[in-house]
Amino acid sequence: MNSLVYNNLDLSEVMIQYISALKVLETELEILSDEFELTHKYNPVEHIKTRIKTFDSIAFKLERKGYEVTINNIINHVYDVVGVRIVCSFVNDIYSLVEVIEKSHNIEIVERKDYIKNPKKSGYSSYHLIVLVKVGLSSGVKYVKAEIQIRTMGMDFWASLEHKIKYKFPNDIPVEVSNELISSADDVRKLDYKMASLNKKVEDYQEKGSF
Ligand code: 0O2
Repeated sequence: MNSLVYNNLDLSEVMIQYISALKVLETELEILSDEFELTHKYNPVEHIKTRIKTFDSIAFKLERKGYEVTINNIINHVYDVVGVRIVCSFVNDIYSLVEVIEKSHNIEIVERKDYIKNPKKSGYSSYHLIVLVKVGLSSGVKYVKAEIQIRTMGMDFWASLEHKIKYKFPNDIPVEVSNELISSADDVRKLDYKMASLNKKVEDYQEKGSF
């Protein structure tokens, strides 16, 4: 691999770890979700999106946290250079997926943030896991940090649009707009629980063999 230099930092060595961790994570999640489908006859995953954070965004995060932009600070203070977003159908699917990930031999959960039970002030809802991904390189086994965000389609819809709206304002968003966003997050939450309860009813019908 050619040397990857950005603002005098040689990122090649660290980037190969992140890129490999993303590959391992993608494969592992695919295997776990196939296994889940086999046992439960149901696939809770609507889609999975992955990304490696851009260097500008890494630098911005470090500066926001008050750290100098160095390789060590990237490794120690930016947990989401590797990011995976799993979008599922129903709220309870999120918790089932967390249980599945807990059983993985290549992914170790080191931190959990349940923004579904405790939404952020903005209204943001999602389940976040900070994990260590086991990556075998010729230089040895590395444990690379990554962030997994698990959310419903509703939560994903809200987060994507809120992100777009927020970035239209160069400074703080007006109170009126943020209140509307909080209220729409509440609407999404109610709809998510309504759909989950509807799904439960459908499952009950199926169990009784009504159709
Ligand atoms: P991007 O572009 O998605 O990568 P940490 O990341 O843990 O060091 P923090 O702020 O404690 O810092 O993490 P948090 O809030 O648990 O998770 C950060 C990520 O969650 C964000 O990443 C967003 O993806 C998402 N997120 C958190 N709050 C909001 C919100 O209010 N609205 C939306 N739309 N997304 C949110 P980045 O790095 O900010 O951005």
